Amino acid sequence: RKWITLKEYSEIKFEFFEGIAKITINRPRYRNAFTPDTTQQMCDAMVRCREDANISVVVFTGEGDKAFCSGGDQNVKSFAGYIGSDGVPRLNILDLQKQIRSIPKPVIAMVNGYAIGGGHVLHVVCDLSIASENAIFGQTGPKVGSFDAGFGSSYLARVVGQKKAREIWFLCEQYSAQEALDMGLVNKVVPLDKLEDTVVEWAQKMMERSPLALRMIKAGLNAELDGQAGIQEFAGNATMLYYMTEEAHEGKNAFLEKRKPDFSKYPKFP
Ligand code: 1HA
Repeated sequence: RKWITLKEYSEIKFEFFEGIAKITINRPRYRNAFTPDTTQQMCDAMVRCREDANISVVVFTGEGDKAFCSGGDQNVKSFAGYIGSDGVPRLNILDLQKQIRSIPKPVIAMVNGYAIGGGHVLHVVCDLSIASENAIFGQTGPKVGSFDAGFGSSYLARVVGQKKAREIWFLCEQYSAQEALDMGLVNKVVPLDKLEDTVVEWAQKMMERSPLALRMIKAGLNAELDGQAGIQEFAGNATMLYYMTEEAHEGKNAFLEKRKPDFSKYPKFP
């Protein structure tokens, strides 16, 4: 499989293969912990993933065979946030979480090792998680002076249930790939040497399905949980579809032609 580099970055790899974009955190020295710069680069890559019609599925992973992502880089954790090259404290991983949730394309976490802390939340917010047998899962916040009470808690609880989510956060234990599978935290577990093949297979299968149908399902599943922001996203898709109808064109044409619109000929199904 020949991945083509889409853009060069200092902290991530951004590659493409037959409709699939792969974003790899490239800091194996730190178990793929992220700094604000790493996160900014992932956010930048995600903008391209959203805009580029040749990209149908997005995959997140970590470099090497030890870690998917170990969360925020504790070396740069400082007063009010994590400090990047501009010297400003940020929690910009939260922006990436929102991008993953709202991009109208499936996002797969390819969990190739530790998914810990903010790195665990990163896989949780992806649409699907496929893990290697050596993957290990867990939150550490209350142990290391942090917490994610946003998607990292509420969406986690939607995935594994309230009791399990509280256990994961209150005890800060680690869980094996098999335990993660048993609690519905991941979709599938495979040997490490089969991980990418499996992810590509799943992506290819989804690319045979109707992209608009997948888009509406993702927006609907989000909307049920995301309140007004979820409805806003779902409604945007409805407006997009409405703009594809003659009825909507009639409204715009009538305005431009300075006449009364005639909507009488459009169907009103029961
Ligand atoms: O909670 C949030 C947020 C909440 C709201 C809004 C934004 C948030 C943003 C981020 C976060 C967080 O992510 S808080 C949680 C931060 N992460 C952690 O607490 C995990 C820390 N790491 C570990 O527990 C372990 O390293 C590990 C279970 C992932 C792997 O263990 P292992 O295989 O035994 O390796 P280890 O020797 O520990 O690590 C290898 C090297 O990587 C070490 O460096 P060295 O001693 O060789 O110099 C280690 O320090 C480094 N490393 C690992 N994880 C991190 C790290 N360095 C910096 N930051 C890390 N997260």
